[in-house]
Amino acid sequence: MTEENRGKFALFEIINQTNAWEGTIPIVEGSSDNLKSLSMGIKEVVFTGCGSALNAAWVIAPLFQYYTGIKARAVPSADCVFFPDTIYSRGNSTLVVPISRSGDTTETVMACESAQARGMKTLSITCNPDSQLARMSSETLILAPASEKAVVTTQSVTSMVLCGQMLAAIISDNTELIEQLRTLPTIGRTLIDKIHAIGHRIGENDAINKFAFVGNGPYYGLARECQLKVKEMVLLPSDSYPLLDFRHGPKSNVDKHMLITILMSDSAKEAEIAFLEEMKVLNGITLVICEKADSDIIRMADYIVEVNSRLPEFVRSILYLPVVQFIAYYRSLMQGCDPDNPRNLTYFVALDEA
Ligand code: F1P
Repeated sequence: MTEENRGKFALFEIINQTNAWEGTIPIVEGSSDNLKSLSMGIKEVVFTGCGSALNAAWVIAPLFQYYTGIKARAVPSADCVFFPDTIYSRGNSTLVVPISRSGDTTETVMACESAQARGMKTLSITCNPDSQLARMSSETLILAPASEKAVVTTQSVTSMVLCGQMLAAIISDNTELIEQLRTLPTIGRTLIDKIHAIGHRIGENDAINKFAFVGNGPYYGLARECQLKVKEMVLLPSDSYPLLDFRHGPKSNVDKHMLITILMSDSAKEAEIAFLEEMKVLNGITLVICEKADSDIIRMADYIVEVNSRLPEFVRSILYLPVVQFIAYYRSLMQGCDPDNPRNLTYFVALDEA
């Protein structure tokens, strides 16, 4: 890889991810009838995956339950394989949703196989039509427009979350939610143009040498994805926590070199602003990603990204990710890494059959 080509796929995929979102919506809508019949009589949904796909599951499960009223949880694929009785309720009213960009990650393929062997229905979400998952599931949503060349996931993960949101909307017959989701590509385009520069600036702030990402409720899944992007691309310490849990121990690590990114919700906003204040007292560098900043946020945060979506907290979530993808990308370049091919990583993980 020549110097000037480092990270060229990742950058393209971050900047253009709204095209992948635009392509995702009709793919899910086109399967509406199948999705409705697949979900008939379902009492529980298990979203499963590895890496970023598991983080997508963490974002989707709470909002799926919120909109459909059907019990939903996110579980690592390996747990579905090795500890199934700790995951599934008795009786076959569980729908298992394996999520995998490649569709070939061993644990996720095994999770799908083992769910089917237990008589459960499966609905796979993948970007690869030629994958094992695409061939084996009861139903598959193939998000080809979201496939990627870079090893690190950016547009695929936001598109897979959007796919999960669409699934929730279709199963709950929520046309208002579908209309809201349809606005995301346009809002996202304006936002990505606007935040590219601030993501670049934060990424190149060499006072920062460790990262923490915090969010409540469905934003905890986003926090996990943010920390993974930094860990993969930047190779510096990076952690994620449920927001208020950060005060129960992890705050011992805060100092003037830690960037603490607060993914701000609506439901817990007051508690989150109090948290921001505490991080300032501890001398942390703070980035707040929010719908709209009020005077408290403007007074206390070092960096602010407003998404200005006018969308509810469960709908706007993917808009929070691109700025962190930019931060990780530019810091990665600054550290001399290649964001397209991070150290020790492969496009997907295939376990040895043995
Ligand atoms: C993709 C994944 C990535 C991660 C790493 C290994 O798996 O887990 O999330 O960044 O490069 O592969 P999948 O989504 O294809 O199952």
